[in-house]
Amino acid sequence: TEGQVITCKAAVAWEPNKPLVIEDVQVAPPQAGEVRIKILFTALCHTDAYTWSGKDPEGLFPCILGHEAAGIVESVGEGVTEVQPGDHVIPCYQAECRECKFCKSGKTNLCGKVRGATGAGVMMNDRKSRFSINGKPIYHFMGTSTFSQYTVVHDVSVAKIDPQAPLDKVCLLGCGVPTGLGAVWNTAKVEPGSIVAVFGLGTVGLAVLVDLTDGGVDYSFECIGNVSVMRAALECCHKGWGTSVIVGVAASGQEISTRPFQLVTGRVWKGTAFGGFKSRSQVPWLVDKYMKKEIKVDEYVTHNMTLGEINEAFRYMHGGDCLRCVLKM
Ligand code: NAD
Ligand code: AHE
Ligand code: ZN
Repeated sequence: TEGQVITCKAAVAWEPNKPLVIEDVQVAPPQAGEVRIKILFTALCHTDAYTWSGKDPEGLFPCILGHEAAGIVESVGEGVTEVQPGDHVIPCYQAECRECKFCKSGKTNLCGKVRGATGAGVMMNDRKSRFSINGKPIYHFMGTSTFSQYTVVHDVSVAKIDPQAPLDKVCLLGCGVPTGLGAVWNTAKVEPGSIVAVFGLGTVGLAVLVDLTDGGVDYSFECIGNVSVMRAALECCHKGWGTSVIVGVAASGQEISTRPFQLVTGRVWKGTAFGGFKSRSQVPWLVDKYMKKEIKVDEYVTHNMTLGEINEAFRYMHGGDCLRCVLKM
């Protein structure tokens, strides 16, 4: 298949909020600096539903959503040296080029190299999509588009992982699990013994918290995408040092607010993308930690379904008993 167009199944979002349609999609070969991946398993993340809803200012249609997945490299374009066909990989929506000013700063995991193209739903080389249906281009999403049996990504967006790792589990290391872990380890840098509140798992109310905690929590995390809860999460922090981390993604047009006095009196408001992890460097390390049973992943998989059942899988996602649904491609 190397160098040839592959026709495969993909779930296409033709329009916001309309059911995804399983289509035969043409996937062009990878160009210079690109990697074509056979996706074996993808999970659904709340962010896919967010963009699908039409509330993402960067949302483009028609597109192929999906960004939490694992697969095997099918072929690579010119100049790609770090992965080769057969390698087991996790696509990384947060790239890591190690050359741009963000990567070199040592202060952030955000990478600037391909962000413009991925936000525009195209590949950087020619600002075009590698996906089409009968000649009509279909946009990429987050530089990953994993709701397809084959996808093309930039080489700076691929993490090569231990081939022994179960792909139906470690696909979760493409987004949800690292985001939560990294928000605690990298962004907040929570110390043992700290008092922490997590909003988005149905935690206790603000007033009760503050009573219980003698002045507020040391750290809080908003994992919903609700701007009122973001305010509550900041304001339940302790005067002088409490830090609140925004993880949730809020809809287009939404803004956060609080009295500046909350910050003047020492509370800190931060945010995190992919938990602050450097993707290509640290996703393989997270996989190794999982293999050594140092971090939990299996516990988050509550449902297993197939690509053809993706619309039903999204309905489960919005239900109360679903954490992550993993689709077999
Ligand atoms: P999810 O739907 O599985 O979890 C959200 C939880 O919040 C649910 O359990 C829901 O019951 C709860 N909730 C909703 N409204 C609430 C309220 N008012 N008070 C308390 N709890 C409430 O979603 P997820 O996949 O875990 O993602 C969570 C958020 O994080 C989403 O906004 C997603 O887009 C975002 N996200 C951000 C990053 C990042 O890098 N910053 C990465 C992954 C996900
Ligand atoms: N296009 C959206 C941005 C959404 C967003 O903030 N995405 C997170 C990852 S969510 C994964 O589930 C992120 O990494 N942001 C940093 C970046 O560069 O996109 C919007 O609302 O505009
Ligand atoms: Zn996600």
